[in-house]
Amino acid sequence: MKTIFSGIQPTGSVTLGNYIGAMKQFVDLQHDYNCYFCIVDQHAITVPQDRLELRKNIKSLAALYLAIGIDPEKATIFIQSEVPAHAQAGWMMQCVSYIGELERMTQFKDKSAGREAVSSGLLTYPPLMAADILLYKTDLVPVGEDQKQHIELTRDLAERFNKKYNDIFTIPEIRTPEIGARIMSLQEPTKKMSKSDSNKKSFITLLDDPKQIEKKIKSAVTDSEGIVKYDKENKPGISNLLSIYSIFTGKSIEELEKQYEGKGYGEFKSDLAEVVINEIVPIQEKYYQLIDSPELDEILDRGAEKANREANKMLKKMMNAMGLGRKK
Ligand code: ATP
Ligand code: LTN
Repeated sequence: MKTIFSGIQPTGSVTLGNYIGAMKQFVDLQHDYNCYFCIVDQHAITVPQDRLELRKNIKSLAALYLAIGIDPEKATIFIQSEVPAHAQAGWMMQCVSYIGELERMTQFKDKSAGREAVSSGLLTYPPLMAADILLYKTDLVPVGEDQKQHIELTRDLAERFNKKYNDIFTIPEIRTPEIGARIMSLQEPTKKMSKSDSNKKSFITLLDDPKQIEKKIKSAVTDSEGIVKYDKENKPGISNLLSIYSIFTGKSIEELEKQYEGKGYGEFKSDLAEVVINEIVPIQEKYYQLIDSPELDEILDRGAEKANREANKMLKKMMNAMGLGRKK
């Protein structure tokens, strides 16, 4: 069986962007792959976090992984900081990365722009991500489109390590969904939807209540033409809403364009709100059953145990390849 690894930062409530771009793929893939789904809390602290919020977000993300349908009997769910091999391997991967290539990462440029103090962790975020992936001999990494550059760098670093030290790493491939690899902000549809956006109206989270969802969809920015048609260049707002509609109903964009021919945005938006609410409410019901259950901790304990076992094997190989320590 081939292996999948992916991670999500516990930096706030999971958005429709995270769900469609990444998490929905996880649910489909778990049946055919050996899967590791990680809560990357060490990546979260590359920008300032409130400690209580972070702790809350970690548990919340774990419960959401399960609530969307990830089966802990099939996939390993764990917290990055509970598997020390990630930080250890992350350091080794930093030592094979060049400052110049890290400075060229668009996520680094975006996240450091306008900040007074930029942590060095924000710059060295990609080698830690490479370590996450490479420790498990990962074949496939399901992510949204914004992570493409980081996966390409991971491949470069793995090849560099293999050549320079020893041929131990599998070179991973990226997997992005056909539709929805980049869900856009509801307020500025030329920008990606992001859970750390200061404008809360720009994103819908999996934990928003139905009233909030309806309000956010109704106030989503569109255009003045009033024609429900997919045209990413000229009609980014309505195109984004069409993508979301299509993903949740399985109807093609053309079918939806036909269905709403001659109808205005008002009707389209009300129907879309209903579609999104119908997808999300069952997830929320499961989430609230799980969030304070002892089962959640047991699953995370088991996940950490399995991940530690697997990661330590590769860590040993890396240490041997680089000549660290004494043991073979
Ligand atoms: P932050 O705003 O804190 O950077 P984020 O919303 O970008 O967070 P991440 O935790 O960085 O979320 O990403 C988790 C996963 O969701 C990644 O695979 C990422 O590619 C995907 N993702 C994030 N935003 C979107 C989006 N707007 N559309 C599709 N996929 C997305
Ligand atoms: N950088 C990713 C989160 C992440 C990740 C990973 C994704 C950290 N480590 C390993 C896939 C594989 C992001 O979503 N911003």
